[in-house]
Amino acid sequence: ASPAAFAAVDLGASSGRVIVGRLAAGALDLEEVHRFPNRPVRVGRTLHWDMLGLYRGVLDGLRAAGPVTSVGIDTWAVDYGLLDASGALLGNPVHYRDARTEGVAAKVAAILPPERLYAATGLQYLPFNTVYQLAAAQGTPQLTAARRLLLIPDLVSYWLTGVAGTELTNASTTQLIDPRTGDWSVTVADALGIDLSLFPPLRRPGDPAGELLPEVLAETGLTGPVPVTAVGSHDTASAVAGVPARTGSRFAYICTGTWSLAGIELDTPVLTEESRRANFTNELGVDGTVRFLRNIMGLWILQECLRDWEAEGLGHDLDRLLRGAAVAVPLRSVVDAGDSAFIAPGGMPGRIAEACRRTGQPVPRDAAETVRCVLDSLALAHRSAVEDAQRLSGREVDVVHIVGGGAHNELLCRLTADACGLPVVAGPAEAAALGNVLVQARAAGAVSGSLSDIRSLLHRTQPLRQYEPSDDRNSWDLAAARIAGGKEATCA
Ligand code: ADP
Ligand code: LRH
Repeated sequence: ASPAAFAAVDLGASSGRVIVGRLAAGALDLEEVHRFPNRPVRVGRTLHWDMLGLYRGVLDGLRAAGPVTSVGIDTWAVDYGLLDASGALLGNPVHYRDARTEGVAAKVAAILPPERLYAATGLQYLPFNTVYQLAAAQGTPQLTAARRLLLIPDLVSYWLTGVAGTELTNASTTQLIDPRTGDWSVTVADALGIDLSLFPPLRRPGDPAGELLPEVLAETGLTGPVPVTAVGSHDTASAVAGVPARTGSRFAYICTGTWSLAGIELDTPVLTEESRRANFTNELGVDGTVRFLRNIMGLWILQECLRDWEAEGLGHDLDRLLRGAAVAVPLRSVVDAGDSAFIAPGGMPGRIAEACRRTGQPVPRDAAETVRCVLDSLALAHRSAVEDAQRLSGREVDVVHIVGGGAHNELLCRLTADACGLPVVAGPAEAAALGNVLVQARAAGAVSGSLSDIRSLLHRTQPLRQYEPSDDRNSWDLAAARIAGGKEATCA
């Protein structure tokens, strides 16, 4: 019999991909059938996602996938599209890095103090959380005309199936969900004047989410029926489900792509004031888990440096730069990779230099030193998130798993092991697609068991690389001290 095949649509902030996972006789084979860039577009002053371009990539990917048992969709979090009464999209979804949320958090805080917002939703303060985007959009003709709000993966799912739903793991990033109940927080929505009836009903990973529409089948050459299954539609929820942890191991995870999402998995949220001040989030995961983690700026900083150097005609070759960074002076200067000053696009090398100057450290002298500064800083931020997660939750860990594109970056993995003083297991880079595939496979009966069983299957079948820490903790402590302070929740 031919193996069961599951198509994972995984839209990250830097690229979209369609990956087919095939399961047969305990083996799991992944094939990337299509990858396409995700390039935001500025129209006037507003930064948008190119939603139709991304959807075209999804259709091209499904065509390349060929016959599949089902399809699952995950994307980045917090953003949404608005639909009118006929189901048509009202304007292109706005990018979370757009400046429209500047200054909005303070206005929201005047209505609902940050302490109360955190106690109700457990979400880390990030200026672009959906509640702040909705507050920024309040009274605009688009939001006034909207009859429905679909988060990005739910919008893709709606276009493919005609069925509207709100998948819970991603809904938890809106800051409108109570992580204790897994349901909407009516109190928060009412206080902020947000109409919850805009959101279609909640669904959970593993729930059916419709079937590909006849016109989608015609576009992709697939033969129906092809069901769409809800997965952890927040890419980080799928990536954490795809962490290849050994059964029973006490692990922290770092999902490193455009962002670094570093933390641990819990059964219940931590909603303490201490946790809020440490900027820790309680997002909901697959199977009722809680992703207790901190958002760290991630490889975005490096991506933006490369974009800047390219625009200046300096060209870049990531491998060469990483080789240069590997032999550059360690920890010469570090910046706070959690600082929201790095969120907006543009002029990144200059902003890094400025942060070094401000903290009395030497400015990187060339591109390789800048890359070293970025990677040392990320490793330092990884360490502080892993330490804080343990302290705030009372759970200890023995190993750190790095998944996502950054798992390919050997220097980053090595530095993270050194900074954390823990072994790092790196891979798979496509953990989000794997988590997506396996949640679909479980819903279809092709695999069974708990998250822990899924992870142990990944541990058995995926190529992984292990990094042992050096015993030099002192230089990391000294580097941390150079950027100490200013790390508390920015909207306190
Ligand atoms: P996202 O899902 O947010 O779009 P990814 O998980 O695809 O991001 O990670 C993309 C990042 O991974 C790139 O910006 C790059 O820094 C890193 N990366 C990917 N492949 C490699 C590689 N071969 N060597 C070093 N870094 C890599
Ligand atoms: C990573 C991610 C992250 C969110 C950010 C907006 O792709 O989903 O978990 O915080 O994008």
